Amino acid sequence: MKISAASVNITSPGRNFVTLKIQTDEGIDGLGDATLNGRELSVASYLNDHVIPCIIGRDPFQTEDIWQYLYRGAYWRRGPVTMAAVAAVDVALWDIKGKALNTPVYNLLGGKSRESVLVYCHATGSDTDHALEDVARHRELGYKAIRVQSGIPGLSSTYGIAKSGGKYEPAERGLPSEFAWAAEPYLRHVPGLFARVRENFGEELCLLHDCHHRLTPIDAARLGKELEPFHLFWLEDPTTAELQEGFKLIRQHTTTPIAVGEVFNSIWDAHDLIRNQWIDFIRMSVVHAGGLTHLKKIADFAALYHVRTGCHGATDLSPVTMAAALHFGMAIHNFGIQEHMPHNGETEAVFPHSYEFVDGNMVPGDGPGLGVDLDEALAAKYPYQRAYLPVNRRLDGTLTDW
Ligand code: CS2
Ligand code: MG
Repeated sequence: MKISAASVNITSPGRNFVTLKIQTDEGIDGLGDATLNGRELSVASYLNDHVIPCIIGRDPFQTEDIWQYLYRGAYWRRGPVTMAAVAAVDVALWDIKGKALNTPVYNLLGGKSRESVLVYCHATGSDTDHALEDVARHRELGYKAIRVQSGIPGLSSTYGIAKSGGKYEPAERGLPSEFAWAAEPYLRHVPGLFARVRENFGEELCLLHDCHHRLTPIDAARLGKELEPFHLFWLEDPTTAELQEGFKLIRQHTTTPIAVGEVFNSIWDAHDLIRNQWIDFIRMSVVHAGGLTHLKKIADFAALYHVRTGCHGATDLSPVTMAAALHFGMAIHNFGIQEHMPHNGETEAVFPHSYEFVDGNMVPGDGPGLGVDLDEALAAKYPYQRAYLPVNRRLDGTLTDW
């Protein structure tokens, strides 16, 4: 079997998605997600202008050699654009391999280690009361694990809160909007939020929270310590992770489990975090961390250090990534949890898929390959619209981490 053609599809059913389709001379094709929120066209060009010419004629079963060719052969390696492009090729090849062998991709990753995978959803609210209402709504839907974010008294905006009760979507069409941030009001507010959640919903519910890279290590240590009575499943992105050693300081002060990695794109971004056990969950995703070939190696390395997976799964990762993440989650031993932000109806129609939500868990489906498709005719109805993630400034105007 040989790769005969490849094409990049860009569609925007409510938000932008970039999808690579690889075709073979035996009529089997595969899909890979190449979406990088706010920088979509960079990955599309990396694929069209630099990668696709090099993969035509290759054997699609050679996932390892093609991964190494695209990683080492580029000379300039790592980084979100490069690794999203490598991921798109890699996932499309695993899709082809599963279809050619008439088996679901999880069987190529070790087979079922579980019957379904635990997922978590997002509950948000402009204030604590609204956030509690949203927790109740999601618990009614059957979720066993819920991330809780709320507006912060004294701040006009903050991360993770849907505008006027709509669906939360991180990217915004047009130029980046500017958010205002101050750590102290946030640090004063969050422990009370989780006290109220535990008071209302008891101890059973798995609770998660995302700091979204905004705290210093010592502030993150303070928050982790003050959240200990509420036994979070994890505290996510407590501080920026370029300085991996910053997490050592957090670890010295709190037993609240730590999750990090959605902005990482290779094992080298997390090597020290994992081998020093400074974290408990690694959040790297199939689309941003070089695909299933690389993510499986990361999970296996993490398993040596009691670190579990908690892959990113926001709406800016397409249903192709969701499908691949679920196959991955079914097979790997040190699976922790999978993020599940349901896509909107238009996206679901553009990407028909076999995965489904069942009583707080998800299953990928047992058909060959990934079990997801791309309706190119429908996709064409949603032309690309440039969009950006917001930027964030402290109250004195200093630009900080969104
Ligand atoms: C968030 C994301 O899902 C998460 O944990 O951090 O919403 C993130 O902000 C977006 O995926 C960025 O595109
Ligand atoms: Mg996050």
